[in-house]
Amino acid sequence: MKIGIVGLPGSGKTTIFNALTGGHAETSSYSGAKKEVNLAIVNVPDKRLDALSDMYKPKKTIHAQVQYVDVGGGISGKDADGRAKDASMDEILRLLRPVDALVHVIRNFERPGDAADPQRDLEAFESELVLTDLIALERRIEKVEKEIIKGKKGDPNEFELLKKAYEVLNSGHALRSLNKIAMSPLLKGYALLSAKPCIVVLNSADELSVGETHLVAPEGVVTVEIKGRLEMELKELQPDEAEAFRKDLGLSIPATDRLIQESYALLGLISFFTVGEDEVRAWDIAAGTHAQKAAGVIHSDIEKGFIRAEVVSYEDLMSHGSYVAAQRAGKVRLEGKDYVIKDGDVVNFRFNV
Ligand SMILES: Nc1nc2c(ncn2[C@@H]2O[C@H](COP(=O)(O)OP(=O)(O)O)[C@@H](O)[C@H]2O)c(=O)[nH]1
Ligand SMILES: [Mg+2]
Repeated sequence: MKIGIVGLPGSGKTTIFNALTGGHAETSSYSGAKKEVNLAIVNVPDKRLDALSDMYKPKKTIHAQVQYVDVGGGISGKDADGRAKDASMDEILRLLRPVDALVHVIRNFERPGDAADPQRDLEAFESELVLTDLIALERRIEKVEKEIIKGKKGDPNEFELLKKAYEVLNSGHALRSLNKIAMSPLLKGYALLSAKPCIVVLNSADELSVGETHLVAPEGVVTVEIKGRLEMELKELQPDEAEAFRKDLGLSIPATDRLIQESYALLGLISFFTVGEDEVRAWDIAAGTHAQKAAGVIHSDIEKGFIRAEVVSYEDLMSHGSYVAAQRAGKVRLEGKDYVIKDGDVVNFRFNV
């Protein structure tokens, strides 16, 4: 699962990318966006996994992961003030097409002669997404219409759907605002940007207090406020040093952790755990996945030879102190192939090879 970091040039995309990944990608000067693409895989922080790891003391602890890509540039190839810049629109679109969700970074810090106006920037970028999709749809609608008129294979259902989507965009709304359209398999193939689930990151100046800035995000879009530059700098320190700084600054859990967790949820992912002395591991699956299918995430042989899933919830395991104790208390269940795995299930698959 891949998440694209997007936003106007100079909004702090690369800074947020570094804060998330502990990377050292080069940030841009005020004058122009850097062109290169940054890609990183990030562990999803999970207190439950840490606790399970404390319980089992395994050789390895493996987190669920998400991928972030910082494509740079702005979608239209212009910055907030309408100056042309270097990253080409086609290139950015090509890079964004395969991502599963967007993290939209908004500048909430001043730059020389340019006060922060997050609401304006948010709306400007939303309009860019909508406009980009409108142009793509317009082309496609023309094509399908021609095919239908010629009596060729143009699909009338697709045509109707495209027109509906077009109306939504034309009224200035992102396609994600209409779940039925955004989720439609027919439209999925177009990889429309405004249909992708989105989180807004308010990238705030160090001196602001969190919550001070009023920002109205589009419907259904979660906002996470992050002091991007500060978090990036804290990532440079040893964990205990960073912790001490956080205390001094009155920051609780890193906002970047929250952003990673929110992006994970945004992708519709939940975690189940496997435990043992060798390895304690979090596995990501789509919410609603059945036990047998979930087994396939670990190995196709386990899916094929699936017999039963031995399941105990994380809470039950922890409150009884050990697997054996939870078992004695009747908290370990045997579930069949159609059992829907829940977030936090600790699972031991029984299978034939
Ligand atoms: N004060 C402040 N400056 C920031 C913050 N985030 C980024 N910047 C600065 O804004 C400029 C552009 O940042 P960059 O991450 O390269 O933006 P991008 O073009 O969106 O990738 C750099 O000079 C950063 O140091 C922040 O949270 N606070
Ligand atoms: Mg950048």
